[in-house]
Amino acid sequence: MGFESMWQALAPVGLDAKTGGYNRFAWDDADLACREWFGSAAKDRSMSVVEDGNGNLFAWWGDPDAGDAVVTGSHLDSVPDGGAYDGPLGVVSAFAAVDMLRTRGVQPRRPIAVACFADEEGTRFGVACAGSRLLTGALPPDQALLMHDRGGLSLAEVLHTRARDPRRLGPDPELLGGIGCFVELHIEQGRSLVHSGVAIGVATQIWPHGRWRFEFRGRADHAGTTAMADRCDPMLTYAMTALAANKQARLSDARATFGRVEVSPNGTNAIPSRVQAWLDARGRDEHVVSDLVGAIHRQAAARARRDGTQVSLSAESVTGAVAFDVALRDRIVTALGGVPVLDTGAGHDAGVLQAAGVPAAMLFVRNPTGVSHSPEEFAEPADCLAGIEALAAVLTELAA
Ligand code: HGY
Ligand code: MN
Ligand code: MN
Repeated sequence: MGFESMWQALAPVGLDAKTGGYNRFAWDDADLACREWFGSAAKDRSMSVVEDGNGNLFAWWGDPDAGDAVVTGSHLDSVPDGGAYDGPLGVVSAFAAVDMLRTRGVQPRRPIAVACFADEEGTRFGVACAGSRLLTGALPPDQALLMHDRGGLSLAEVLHTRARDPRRLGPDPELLGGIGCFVELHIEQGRSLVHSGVAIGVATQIWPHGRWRFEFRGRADHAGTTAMADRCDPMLTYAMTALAANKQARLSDARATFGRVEVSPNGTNAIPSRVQAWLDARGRDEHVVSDLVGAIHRQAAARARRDGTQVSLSAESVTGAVAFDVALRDRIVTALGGVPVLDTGAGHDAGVLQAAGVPAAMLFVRNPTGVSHSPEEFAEPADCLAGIEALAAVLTELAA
C-alpha cells in the first residue's frame, strides 16, 4: 500500500462531504477509524504496534527496547472542519518513507518507529498536543482526567467507553527514554516555501502560543422590552474584546484569534447571561504573547465596567517558545543538500518532545496557498513525493 493507496484509504474517515473538511476528534468514531487505519498500515509492513497509556501509537521497525530509536510521524486528529494534510501527511509519509528504505535495501542500525500522537489539536478537550504532553509529563494525568468535552463528558469517562484505562495516563519515561530523536514531517502552514520556490524546508523554532478562555457575565433579559441603557449585555463586552485583540495583535505583529464562542442561553430574543470566548494568542517571543494577552484583558475589563458586566480569564493551554535541536537540524539540512529553514507559529508534537529533551526536528512540505485548518488545505502530489524522498533521506542519514 503505497502513499496513494494509504491516502485514499484514510480520505473518507471523518470527512464532511458537504464542506470537504475533516472532523476527527480524540476518541470519537473517526478517531477510532484512524487508529484502525494506522494498525493496518503497520500490519501491512510487519511493524508491531504499541499504544502507550495515553493513546499514542508507535509502529516499530526493529526492537523498541533497543533504545536510541529514530521516530517519525505526526497526528491524525483534526480541528473542526479541518484540512486533509495537517497531521495525516506526516503519518502517511512516514509509512511511505519506511517502504522506500526497504525497497532500497536500507538496513537500519537503530530502531525506527512511525508515531501517531493522540489529540494533537486539542479540539475535544481543549489542550493542544495532549497525547505528547501526557507522555512527556508536561500535562499531569490528574489534570487531564478532569478535562471535559462540550457535552460535559470527562476524558476519564470517554476513555472508559473506549476500553482504555484512565489510570494508565501519564508520563512513560521508559518509552520516552528509548527515543533517540523525533522527526515530524508536516504540511507548511504558511507560504515561506512558496516564496523561496522549493518544496521542502526545515523548522528552526515554534513560536510561543496559548489558549485563554474569557468568560463575560451579564444579566439575561428580554431583547424587546429592555431599554439599551438598562442592559448588562456580555455580548457587547465580548465584541469589543475581539476588536481589541485584533488591534493589539496588529500593533505587536503577533496573532490573536477568537475562533470559538459559546453564548448562553443563545436565544435570538434574549440578552445573553454569559458569553465564553477562547483566545488563541501567539507571538515571536514570550513577552510579546504575555503583553498581548494582558493588554486584551485590560481592555476587556475596562469595557466590562462600562457595560456593567464581569470578565474573567483563565489559561487553558500555554506553550513557551521551542527551538529545535540545532545539531539535528543542521545535519538534516545538510543531508537534504541545503534547504531553507523557517520558524512556525503552529504548535506540534515535535515541539513538545523537544521541550522534554528529546532532540526533535520538523520537515515542512510546501503548501501552495499557505492555508491550513481549513478544507482548502492542499499540497501538490509532486511536493508530497518530495516530502517522502526527503524523509527517507533523513531516516537513512539518522538510522542507517
Ligand atoms: O494550533 C496549532 O498550532 C496546531 O495546529 N495544533
Ligand atoms: Mn493543526
Ligand atoms: Mn498538525
